[in-house]
Amino acid sequence: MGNKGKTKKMVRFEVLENKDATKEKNVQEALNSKRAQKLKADLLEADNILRNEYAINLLLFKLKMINIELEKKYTRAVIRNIDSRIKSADSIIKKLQRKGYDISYAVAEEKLNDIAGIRAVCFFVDDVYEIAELLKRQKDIKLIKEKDYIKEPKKNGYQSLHLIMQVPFFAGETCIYQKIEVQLRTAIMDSWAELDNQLCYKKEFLNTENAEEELKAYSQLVVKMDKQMLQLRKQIKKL
Ligand code: 0O2
Repeated sequence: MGNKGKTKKMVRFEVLENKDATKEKNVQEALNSKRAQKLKADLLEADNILRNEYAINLLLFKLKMINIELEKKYTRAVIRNIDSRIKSADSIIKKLQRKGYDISYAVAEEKLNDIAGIRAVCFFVDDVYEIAELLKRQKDIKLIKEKDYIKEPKKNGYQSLHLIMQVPFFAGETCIYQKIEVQLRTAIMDSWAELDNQLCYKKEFLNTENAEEELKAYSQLVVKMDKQMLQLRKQIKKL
């Protein structure tokens, strides 16, 4: 069927739908490819799992220690919760494809920063920065990249402080540096991000334009509420 009788808007919508269908087909092909099967097997190799788990556990330990120190210092709760994960093979494959890289575990290790990831959710914004500083001062791990999406939120309103750290993993004579992404944010930022995950983030095959606009507007409320909560805390007590 030609475009006769269709409005410009209808034609544009069909073009976009066709583009999305092609993208989705490419994603499915990538996920089912032989290279993807190899990547899945490599991710499950005992030494790869061990190195990712080592980096996660080391950071988990450090964050818990920092939490204990800060709770003593301020006599209040500082970190609300800590979550960690090793990225799933499908998510690694999709990310490699999105970024235009070859699908292989070696490429993923080199190019992606978040195969191992840990997230600490704090009550207040100033805690986020204090924890980040304390982590950066640790001599056995190294900061290789910092992304401050709190000072400069992403276009869609996402806020979080990301530290990409390098953890040395000694095995015999060799030392391998394992990357891990540490996400630090407030509980209010976290709620927004979780809702974004449910509704819009990486939902490129759904029509989420209006929801994205609304979520972006709500992210302003997140900024406001975090500021007010901090002021309130300071009013109540010198914490
Ligand atoms: P998942 O499924 O959560 O793991 P790089 O330039 O390579 O350092 P990268 O990883 O391409 O950076 O991008 P970025 O922006 O630093 O994002 C890293 C992670 O932050 C994402 O991982 C998400 O977990 C989270 N994130 C980033 N942007 C958003 C957003 O807009 N909304 C939400 N809810 N989370 C976000 P993945 O692999 O994309 O996703």
